[in-house]
Amino acid sequence: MSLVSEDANYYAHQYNESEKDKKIITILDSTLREGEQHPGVSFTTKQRIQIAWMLDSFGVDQIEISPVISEEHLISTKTILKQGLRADIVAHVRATKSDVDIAIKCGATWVATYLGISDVHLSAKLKISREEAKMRALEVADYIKAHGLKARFTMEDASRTDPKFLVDICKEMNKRNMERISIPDTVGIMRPRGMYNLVKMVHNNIDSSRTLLDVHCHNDVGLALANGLAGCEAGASQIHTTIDGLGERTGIPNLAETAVALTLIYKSSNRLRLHMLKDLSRTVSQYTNLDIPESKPIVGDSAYKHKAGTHLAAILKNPSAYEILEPKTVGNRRKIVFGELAGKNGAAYLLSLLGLETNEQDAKTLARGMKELRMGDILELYLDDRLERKILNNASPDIPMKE
Ligand code: HCA
Ligand code: CU
Repeated sequence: MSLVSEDANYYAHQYNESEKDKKIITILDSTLREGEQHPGVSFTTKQRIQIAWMLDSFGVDQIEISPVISEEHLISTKTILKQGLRADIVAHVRATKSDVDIAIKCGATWVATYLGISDVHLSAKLKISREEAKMRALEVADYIKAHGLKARFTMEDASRTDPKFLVDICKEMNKRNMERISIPDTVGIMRPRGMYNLVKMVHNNIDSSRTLLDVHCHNDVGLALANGLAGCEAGASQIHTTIDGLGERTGIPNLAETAVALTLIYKSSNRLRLHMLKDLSRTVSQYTNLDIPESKPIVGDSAYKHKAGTHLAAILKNPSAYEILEPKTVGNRRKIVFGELAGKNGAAYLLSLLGLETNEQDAKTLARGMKELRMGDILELYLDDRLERKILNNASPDIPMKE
């Protein structure tokens, strides 16, 4: 048998050009702002504070919260700001002086203001002209800077905005030394290449030593994360996420998938404590009463379950055969499923776990039995440290069976 490469993912990383194209991409988590816009979701102040602590210890760079939604949100924002967290706490408000005042009153040092600048937002929502929108945006930016705040300006509905108008306002924000500009795909209409082109255009028109770009992509067609990452490839330095991908309608990129994509696939250097991901997801799902689909990548219960006989046989020898990472690095666990698909190898392993001496015939009989039962999955077992040790101690079915 030929020796396989020590790193099973090696060639994939070569195609991905992960090493060649490495850059640092940070995460702004908006579970407390965008996440609360998900139907049915509303956290208590205590829950907001706990989520902020967890996100901070997980290692996101910025945490976004809106103080203007209600009195309770104001108190939550103030309290979170006082916790002395390492992450920036970004107060997200409308682009009006009175909203900025509320952020200031909370003690915010970072403020994000947003204004819908596409024609449909100007006419249907704000009922103002482009000129009036530009004036409003610049007045607010000047006001924020006059108060010495660090700031982001969000070009809401950027993907459906006249590019000339978009670039014009971005340049003005850049002149005003706004620390960040957010380029959202508010309605989730972009494809990755489109998001790349959009962000590249803005990036080419601003001085990035003064202003960095954020990408905020909605998941209406399931492309949010792919679009966000394409935006990062085009020059954005920060991507917006929420735990479990919560948000308006179908939400935005999921923190777990984004964090793993950045770390493992993009090789972006960071201090993220990936092992907290499952816990973050579990905590938020308890607070929202929204179940985590078991097929959800990274944090779902089936994310590291193996079922087909051929898969079981390989996994029992080397989990890298069907896994790109060790499940415990993201706080999840590997499971093996025994049932009608388990085959001879799965059956032999099951017998060996029961301490029965395994021979080829018994394994085949059990495999046939499980198939004929037609009961689907009969048994699931964790295949973690203890069982892994057992495999090393030669309990694996691949270990010669007596004929
Ligand atoms: C919103 C709009 C927003 C803002 C994004 C951002 C969007 O729901 O208020 O501030 O970066 O999707 O455009 O979430
Ligand atoms: Cu949004």
